[in-house]
Amino acid sequence: MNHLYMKQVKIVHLLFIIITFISACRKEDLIPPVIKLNGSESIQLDLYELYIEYGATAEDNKDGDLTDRINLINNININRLGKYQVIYSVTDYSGNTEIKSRSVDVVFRTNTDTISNDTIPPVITLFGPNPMYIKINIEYIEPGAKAMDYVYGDLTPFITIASNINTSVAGSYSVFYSVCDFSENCSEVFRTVIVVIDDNISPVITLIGPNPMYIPLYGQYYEPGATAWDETCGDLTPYISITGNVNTNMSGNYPITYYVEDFSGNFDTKIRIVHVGM
Ligand SMILES: [Ca+2]
Ligand SMILES: [Ca+2]
Ligand SMILES: [Ca+2]
Repeated sequence: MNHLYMKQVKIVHLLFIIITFISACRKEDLIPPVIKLNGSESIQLDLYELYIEYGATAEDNKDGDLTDRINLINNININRLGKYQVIYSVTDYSGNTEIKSRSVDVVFRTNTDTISNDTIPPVITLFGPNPMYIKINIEYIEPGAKAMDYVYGDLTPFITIASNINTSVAGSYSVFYSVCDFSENCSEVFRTVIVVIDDNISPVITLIGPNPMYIPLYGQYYEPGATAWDETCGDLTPYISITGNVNTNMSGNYPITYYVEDFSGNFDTKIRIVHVGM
């Protein structure tokens, strides 16, 4: 008993010495590593210009080269003007941390040389559907658009919108969006707006592919799709919703439902049976 007790005391003593030794080692180094950035500490990027990471190196008084342990955080958005930072941090094996940053300025290219050389028109992107359907006598609400230019950035406030819509007469109309950059490169796009009358005739869904559809067990199911046509609204294919799941790992009959509604609330629905099995 006494012998065992002495042995335990010895072990505890030994552990104490080891722990003291380790913590002494730790305390020895209080100096953080030194980070050196490759390339400039502050750089300017043109809007949309790709940021190239040149990296950094880290050297520690005790642990030597710690470049591999550098942690990098970068929040640069080259599509948006602004001041950004790339943060480099590294911690040596004794827990001393060093942080360094590179500032990245995303700016317009405004030098006259670039402006006189700019031949690229802005790009207009429409929000909302195109073509867009609205019911007769219902106000057209402009979903808007945005314009981005390689040299001048966001030109959205300079878009002019013109249209010939008459919501009290059914028919097809156009909304024109145009914008020019400051080097006189211009773009124009248009949206088709279709004003439809109220009707009580349902659209018709036509399934593409077989119905029922046979798939071998463990085979591959693909959705063949469907089309939808309405007497008043025309092609409603993009408005079809498809629901249902097929488990090709289990024999059975799986219904797939296709649903579409016209702009007067008339609808059609079709079901395809997908048969999985031998
Ligand atoms: Ca150190
Ligand atoms: Ca331009
Ligand atoms: Ca209809």
